[in-house]
Amino acid sequence: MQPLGIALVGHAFMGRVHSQAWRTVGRVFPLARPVDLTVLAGTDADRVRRAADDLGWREGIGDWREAVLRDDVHIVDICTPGDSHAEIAVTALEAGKHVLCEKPLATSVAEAEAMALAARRAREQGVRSMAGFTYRRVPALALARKLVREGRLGRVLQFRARYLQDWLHDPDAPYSWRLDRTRAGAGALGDTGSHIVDLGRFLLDDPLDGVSAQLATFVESRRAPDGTEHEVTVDDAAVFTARFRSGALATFEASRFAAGRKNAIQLEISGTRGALAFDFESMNELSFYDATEPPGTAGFRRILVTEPGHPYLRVWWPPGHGLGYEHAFTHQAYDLLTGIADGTDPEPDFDDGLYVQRVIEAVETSAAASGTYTPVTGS
Ligand code: SOE
Repeated sequence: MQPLGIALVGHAFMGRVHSQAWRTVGRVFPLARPVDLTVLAGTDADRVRRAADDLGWREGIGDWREAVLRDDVHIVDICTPGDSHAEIAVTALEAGKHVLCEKPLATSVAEAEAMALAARRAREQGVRSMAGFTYRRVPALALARKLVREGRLGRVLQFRARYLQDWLHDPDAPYSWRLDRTRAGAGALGDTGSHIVDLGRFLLDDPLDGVSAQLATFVESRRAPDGTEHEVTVDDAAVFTARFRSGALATFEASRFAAGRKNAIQLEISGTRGALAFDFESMNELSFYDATEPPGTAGFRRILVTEPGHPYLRVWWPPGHGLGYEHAFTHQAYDLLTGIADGTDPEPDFDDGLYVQRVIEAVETSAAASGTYTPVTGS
């Protein structure tokens, strides 16, 4: 059977993680069609050739357009800085290629709308698109969603979400594209805040109605590795309160200055019948509190999410032999391939990515108006 050829654009941190997922997915999951790591694209031809060798791609080329339009490429995976997502994704979708695009989908609502429109048109031709909100594929979070859907929490009343990192805490940490609004769209809010906004919708099955926000930039300029000084044009931290359409209340916090927190996604969902709690720094565990149990013995209990019956676990290791960060990317690749094989749209699609972009815009609008409650439009 002819393999599905992949073109991956970008080979920094995300490109490396996605390469690992594409290398692994056909070895652990049963696939309807095998995948081929056909071509890696970057901007510097020498560097991308070396990266292709290191990461297991047949070829490395310095022109993304050439890679995307090749006849032996069926899936385009976009792992570049945000300002190039829209052009690459729309080109690929119009050429009939399935697209996986890293988050946040774009640098603005207008770009995300153009991408979502191209994805809707391509869908009519059987072309799939997916936004890379990978944490949906962490087994403990997929289990959390299942429990919420089964009603184990009753009516959800509150959602608390924090995504904390500290890689900018050092005032001498170098400048990069992630600190440039034209390239990244937003700072902590777009980079990691986008994940918890997506998780809120995923876990509660409910979009946000509106937000009230504050943003801060603590260090206003930084030196790049080449010695040049640059203004930081994005937020270093974002905090906002929000209301879901259902009426549930939420708090969100995203920070790159949370000293000591490396990649802490801390979530808590409280409902009329119970609660769930999760921390990515212990990603194989989910805490569940059943409020219907007698008060004398009720308490949060730790579920070790490594049983074969847990989401995605049947192909992995025996119980107790935990998974890591990269496994969620393999699950993501598998879900996209399943959607392609079945002719169904994998979640989250580009419309879901557009929704997150609209929340980001509402947060920025609210923060600019001293935290005024700002509706999330169009969702
Ligand atoms: C950097 O903050 C980053 O790599 C994010 O861009 C990813 O989406 C997140 O998974 C880990 O942190």
